[in-house]
Amino acid sequence: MLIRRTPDIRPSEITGETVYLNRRRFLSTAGVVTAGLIGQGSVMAGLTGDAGATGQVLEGVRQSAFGAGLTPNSWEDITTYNNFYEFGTGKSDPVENAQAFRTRPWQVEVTGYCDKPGTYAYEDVIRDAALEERIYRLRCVEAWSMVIPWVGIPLADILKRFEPNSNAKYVRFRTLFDPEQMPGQRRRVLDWPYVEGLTIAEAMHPLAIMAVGVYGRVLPNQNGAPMRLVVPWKYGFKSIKSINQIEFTDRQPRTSWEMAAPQEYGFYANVNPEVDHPRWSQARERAIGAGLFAPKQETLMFNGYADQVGHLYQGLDLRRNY
Ligand SMILES: Nc1nc2c(c(=O)[nH]1)N[C@H]1C(S)=C(S)[C@@H](COP(=O)(O)O)O[C@H]1N2
Ligand SMILES: [Mo]
Repeated sequence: MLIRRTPDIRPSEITGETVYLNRRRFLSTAGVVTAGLIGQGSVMAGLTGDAGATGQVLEGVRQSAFGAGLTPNSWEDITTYNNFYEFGTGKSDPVENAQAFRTRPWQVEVTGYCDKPGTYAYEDVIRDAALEERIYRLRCVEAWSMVIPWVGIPLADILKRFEPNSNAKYVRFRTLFDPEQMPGQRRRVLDWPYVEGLTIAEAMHPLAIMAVGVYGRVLPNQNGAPMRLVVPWKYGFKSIKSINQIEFTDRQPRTSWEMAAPQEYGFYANVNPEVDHPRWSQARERAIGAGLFAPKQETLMFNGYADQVGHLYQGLDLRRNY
């Protein structure tokens, strides 16, 4: 696999994962993993300087209890093995083709059933939000997985700023459409722009975040800069990248993958080892970074987050609502 660093950081600047993990371990053994001592981070505090160049260290990121016991994949795995079809369908296409992608200035259009619609600058969407590290499993529908130390903001905190009203039953998210910058959009692999959606209850769930960083640094373009959803109990394709529109709606949005292959990719897309994809089993997954000969690992119901999210789907037939 291609090994490459983002061009605007010198290798000497990169905190190796080992150093990073040791720091985390030190912080937890020292018992200082609390918001107060480490500092209440905010994106604006974190992004002073040149407004968030890829790879820049985010200041004041609060550690969280999420992910205790999980060992993150390497920076290399997370930033060179990607799905981002706007930049090509190969796993190393995004890192190769997204480096010149402009993520500043960035605007987000907020529409639909809310009291504060409008076009917001990225900086205003995330202003004063507390940055948290969340180490989550990512399970792709293609049956591979990683563990990723995201830096993000609870999605609920962002959405509440727009004051959704009682007609808002779903939230629809859209990725930028710009074929000049996104070569993959010049081919009709999907019906561009990429669209995803959640029920309002899913979107407001504390596990759902808007990620703006990874490994304590500004999110690399190939991972969905400047901001992308992370919904860890669902297949990876729900975690839409480079979002420039948020719509509050009363109808279940038709998502890109659902439109492309409705019998294969449903709206819910909850990770479920008991419901196979029509063309392959979902019972196991290949852990990226575990080595070529490592046995596959068992896929967990709701990707291991059943205790937290199971109640959202009580009474729902998970086989029909795949
Ligand atoms: N806009 C957009 N978002 C996207 C995708 C995509 O092709 N386009 N791929 C999805 C898929 S299939 C996965 S598995 C994750 C991968 O995220 P990562 O590359 O940061 O690991 O992004 C998701 N978000
Ligand atoms: Mo995926």
